[in-house]
Amino acid sequence: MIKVVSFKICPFVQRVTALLEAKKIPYEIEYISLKDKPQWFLEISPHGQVPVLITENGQPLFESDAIVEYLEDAYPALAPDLSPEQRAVNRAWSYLASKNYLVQCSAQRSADKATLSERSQKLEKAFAAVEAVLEQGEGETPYFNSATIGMVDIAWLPLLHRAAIIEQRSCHDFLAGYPKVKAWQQTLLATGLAELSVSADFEQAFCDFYLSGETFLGGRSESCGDGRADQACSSGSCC
Ligand SMILES: N[C@@H](CCC(=O)N[C@@H](CS)C(=O)NCC(=O)O)C(=O)O
Repeated sequence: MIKVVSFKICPFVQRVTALLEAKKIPYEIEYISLKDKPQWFLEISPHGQVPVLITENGQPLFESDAIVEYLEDAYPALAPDLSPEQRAVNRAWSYLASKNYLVQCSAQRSADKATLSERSQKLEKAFAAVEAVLEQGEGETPYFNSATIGMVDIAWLPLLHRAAIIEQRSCHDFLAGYPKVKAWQQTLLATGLAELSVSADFEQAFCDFYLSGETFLGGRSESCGDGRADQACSSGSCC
């Protein structure tokens, strides 16, 4: 069986597990500490990063871009009939998402409002670009550019899932001003893939790190009304 080496709140891992879940490919998962990486992991991960996926043949694969391309090639494709051009377009939009994972992590960890605003700028450029594309294709497909969930949707899922948790817990909306992206976020969340692709205690672990007393958003979570935000958490560890 496929094995995924993981760190609980890593968005790069979630992209991989979301694709495994979307394709209904069985897998097992092993969580490691990034502060104290086991030797066996260092031997199979050249840069010491998760995710690593060990194939059914025992071949370790690293780099989430390579891993998702492997899964799309080696198992029944989410989108089997794409031209080389369409595949390249999808790769490009997927890269735009994964290039912003750490941008979002860093924005979420901002200690004050000014830092949050500065760090959010790059992320907002990406959301603005997607907003424009979704606007052009308005109503044609429920997903990014397909009738069923595709590779671009999977790549953006970690960003949109995290934005939803942050909004619910702190009232800060990374997607304010991007109504098409927000509608797309709701479509993706309605698939259930967000929850399926993370551990049962993901949201608590995420909150412990990003809505801790050390972060600006954690401070907002204490004051957010209507019962949406209920706790400011202690510190944890992250990407
Ligand atoms: N380019 C890598 C990035 C993966 C990455 O940054 N993983 C983080 C966790 S979210 C990590 O393993 N950090 C530990 C380290 O860099 O030592 C990929 O796409 O797989």
